[in-house]
Amino acid sequence: MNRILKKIALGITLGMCVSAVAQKLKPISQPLVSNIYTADPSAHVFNHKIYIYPSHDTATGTPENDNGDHFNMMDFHVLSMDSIGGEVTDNGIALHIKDIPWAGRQLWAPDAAFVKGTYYLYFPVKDKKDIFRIGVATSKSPTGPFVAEKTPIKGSYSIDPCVFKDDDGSYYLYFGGIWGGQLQYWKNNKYDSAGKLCKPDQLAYLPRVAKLNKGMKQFDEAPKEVKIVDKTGNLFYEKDNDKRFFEAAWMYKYNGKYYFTYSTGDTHLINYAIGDNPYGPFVYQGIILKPVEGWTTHHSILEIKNKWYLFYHDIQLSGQTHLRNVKVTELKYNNDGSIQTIKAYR
Ligand code: FUB
Repeated sequence: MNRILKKIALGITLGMCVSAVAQKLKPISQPLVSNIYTADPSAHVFNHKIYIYPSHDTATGTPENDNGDHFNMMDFHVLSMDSIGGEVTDNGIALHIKDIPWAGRQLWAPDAAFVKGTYYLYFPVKDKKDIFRIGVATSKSPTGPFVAEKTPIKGSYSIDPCVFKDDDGSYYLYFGGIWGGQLQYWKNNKYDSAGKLCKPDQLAYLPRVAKLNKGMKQFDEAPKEVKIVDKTGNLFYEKDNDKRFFEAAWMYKYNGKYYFTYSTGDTHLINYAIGDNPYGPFVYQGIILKPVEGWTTHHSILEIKNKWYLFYHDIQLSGQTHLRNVKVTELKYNNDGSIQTIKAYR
């Protein structure tokens, strides 16, 4: 993460926290578990039960730096519950970094899919050359243990995989994240160690998507850029950092439209853009979630029994950026399909 921008962002975050305390604002929801720190919740319903695939934040003592080295996660735990508001179970270690043959360090935000009796866990981790790649692991149980493939997905890079199933049965993997997520090093799917973050007047970096093949363990095509545009069809510039993509892609469908949702990183928003097909372009619509306490914001959106929910995180339990806790709250639509913006504190 860029130090200067981070300081500015930290000021904004702290300002938000202070004002939340001064005005006695209360969180609209409580941490789902408190025995471990969790973040980046990817929620799914598999066989009528809710499963959350989060990052497992850990205090490893790694010093904080611009690349987010302090987000030094070592394993994944899967959370499960029968219903929203019901008891949440931490199902223990589902996959440990020591069991991923190609992994170096930092297990970041995962996602999961269930296809023909097998559960697939998609995860970013730095390889032994310190380059983020996306791996896949499988299990016959939604809670693991998962067995990792011996190599990352060929042609994968950067962070924050989100797996999306379209109505025709095709699966797509969305991914990418700038700054510590290394997307700035990838041009035309090739690594360029000289890659730089965009200057304010440059077009912002775009997330990526690739269709998965039938085996669910490899791409079926080279990753493509996902265009997020304004209502006149123009791409966003880096200076539009309250609208441009930063990380945390999450795709879903609502009323036949494709909703591409994402974090703006240094401006701490979860935004959404709507398109007519899985590849986009996606037209920016607005804000789903205002800044939460903490630097990062990362979410998933899921329909459960005809209601929609936003899974997200903040730092209510620890007060520390890298020790987060996942939460859930209801998400509501207007009649035109727009989303009612959520404030996490009232
Ligand atoms: O949890 C590590 C990273 O922080 C995730 O990959 C990002 O989305 C951010 O939440």
